[in-house]
Amino acid sequence: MDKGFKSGFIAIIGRPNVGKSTFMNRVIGQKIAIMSDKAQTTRNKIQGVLTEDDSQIVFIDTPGIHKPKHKLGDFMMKIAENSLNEVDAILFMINAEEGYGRGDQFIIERLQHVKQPVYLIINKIDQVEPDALLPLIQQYNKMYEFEEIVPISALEGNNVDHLLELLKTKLPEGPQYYPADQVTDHPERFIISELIREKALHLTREEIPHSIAVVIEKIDPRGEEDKLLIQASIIVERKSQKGIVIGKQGTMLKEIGKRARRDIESLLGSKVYLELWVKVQENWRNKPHQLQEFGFKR
Ligand code: GDP
Ligand code: MG
Ligand code: K
Repeated sequence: MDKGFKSGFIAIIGRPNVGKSTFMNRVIGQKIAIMSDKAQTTRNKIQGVLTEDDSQIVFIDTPGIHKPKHKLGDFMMKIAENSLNEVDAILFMINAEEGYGRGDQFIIERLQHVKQPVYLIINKIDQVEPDALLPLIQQYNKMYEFEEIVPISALEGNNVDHLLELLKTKLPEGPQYYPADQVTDHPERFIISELIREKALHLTREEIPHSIAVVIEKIDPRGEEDKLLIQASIIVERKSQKGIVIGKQGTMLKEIGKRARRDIESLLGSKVYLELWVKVQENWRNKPHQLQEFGFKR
């Protein structure tokens, strides 16, 4: 560990549409590129990694704390609450324009047992008069003891650098968890590939063997219209199987994609654009280097 290097995990929570993704995109800039396989070590979605000469902040999106878009329900909620205790700090983002609402009440209740410092981030200040901020600050101050309250505009960038500096100074000394060129990760990769595989097997009525593999080639959070772009390949062993998976004029593959997309969306709680390919790779099961490529190494 470099002396003086600071690092930590920071969770971003808040109701939908308060600007969490916009904030992440601004912070991480253009550099988002998905890593290939990573161990499924964290149950959190890593949104972005900000690496500078003397620090690294890993921003995570804690699934479940945004209220039940997730079908995993109670289980996810437990994980969400536990993981709030594992991070170094929490950013609780609200929308200056909307003010307090039931979704916030839900989150604040969950923060009651959290020991980590919680920053209240009042976003979209470009949308309100400056004198609207003080009453909002006073209102939230009564509900919770925040470490700091920081008004920003994620869209226009106001005060974002100040917030990052503040977070950096409060981070503990620690190692660089991720390589400097890695900016995001997606622990749900494996579940996504399993969902696609399940649909393929089911819809082809198991005319193709269970040994087919699904490789997630790319997950890009910056798809059009805030959709997550997911590109995946279904790997079969024979040309005849490829024909079955694709179906007449592509109808089978389309149906596989449609059903998988629905499940993935409800798993992730976000809109998804799913692109599927079918590839033939003979005897891939017997080739160790290919097993690695397909993500079976761990
Ligand atoms: P999330 O659901 O919390 O991730 O919210 P998004 O980042 O997707 O943002 C929801 C909407 O709010 C989008 O239309 C953004 O462009 C908009 N938005 C985000 N931050 C700001 C901001 O600081 N100012 C304004 N005016 N709009 C914002
Ligand atoms: Mg978002
Ligand atoms: K997004």
